[in-house]
Amino acid sequence: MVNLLIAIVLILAIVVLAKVIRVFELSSELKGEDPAKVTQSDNRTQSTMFMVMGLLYLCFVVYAFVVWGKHLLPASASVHGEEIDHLMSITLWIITPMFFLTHLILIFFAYKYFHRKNRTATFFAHSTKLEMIWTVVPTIVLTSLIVYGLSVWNKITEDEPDDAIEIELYAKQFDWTARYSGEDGVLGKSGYRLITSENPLGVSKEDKASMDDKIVRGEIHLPVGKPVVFKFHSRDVLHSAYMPHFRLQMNCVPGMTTQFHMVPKITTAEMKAQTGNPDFEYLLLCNKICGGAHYNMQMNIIVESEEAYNEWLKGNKTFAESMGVGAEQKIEVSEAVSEEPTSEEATQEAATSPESHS
Ligand SMILES: [Cu+2]
Repeated sequence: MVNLLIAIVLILAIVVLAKVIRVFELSSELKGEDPAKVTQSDNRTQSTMFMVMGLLYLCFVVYAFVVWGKHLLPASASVHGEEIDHLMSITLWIITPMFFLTHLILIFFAYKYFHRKNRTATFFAHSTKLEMIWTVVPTIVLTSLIVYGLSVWNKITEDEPDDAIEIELYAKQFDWTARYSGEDGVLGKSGYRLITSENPLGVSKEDKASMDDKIVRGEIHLPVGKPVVFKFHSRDVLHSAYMPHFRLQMNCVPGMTTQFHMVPKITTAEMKAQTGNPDFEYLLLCNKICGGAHYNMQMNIIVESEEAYNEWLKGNKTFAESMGVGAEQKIEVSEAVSEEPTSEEATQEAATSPESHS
């Protein structure tokens, strides 16, 4: 209802504006003036208004930096995040002065060179020197930024350390489920054909590596200072796992495993103290518009000491316990159950047999 009223008010405002313009046209016709003729005074007014609006806009940008700057993310809570912040700072330090410089020149020129009857513009066809400067300088600056960005990306996505804790993050409309690899450090195999209401992640009961896996909902815990590798899956549509405080984002693609590893370096309690916010929580959000309840697809992440983490993990049921499968019933992996293919395998598979799936 409120939206309808806003729409009506906007339409009426446009109608009023059109009518006012028409009144001005008719009144100048009555005065014997040609309403289509632009006078020097019109030009001066327009250029002055351009300058005022332009400067107001730049003041607003400064205001946004000063007043809303505090709403930016706090210091990176992961080790690799420092590199991303550094990349971001360098980019901002280059583009912000350029933004102000180019806009001030634009505003000044529009004001200074408004059309006057007896003045013509200088005819200026070409200058190789100028062309070189404004082609070569941005090319060098932008190429350097891209090369630096790529080197950071390559560095933070290189192979995870062997002792990294393996955690599966399973996305579906509209929540997250996590699966910890348990004591063996290996996630059991899974497949979508195995999904049932009791086994929503489709974890294989026939893979002995599945037995000690722990399926966790609501919140995930991470030990501070230890490498963790997330393996992302999606059951339905594209989702994107986004952990802003850790500067981590990775798409969750149906039928494919994506991954990202990181080392959390600030506990939740330390971050509460640093930000002065007793309610602070690290978040896992979905950053891909995936449907009606996308906005609420989130989960808290608790970073704590290794002891507290182990204690918490111990308190969660293993897959075997929750499914009522005895540990002695562990069977070797059957041929029929295979893991979801990696991106390369999926591409090859799609190329050779379009009907086959994991
Ligand atoms: Cu989503």
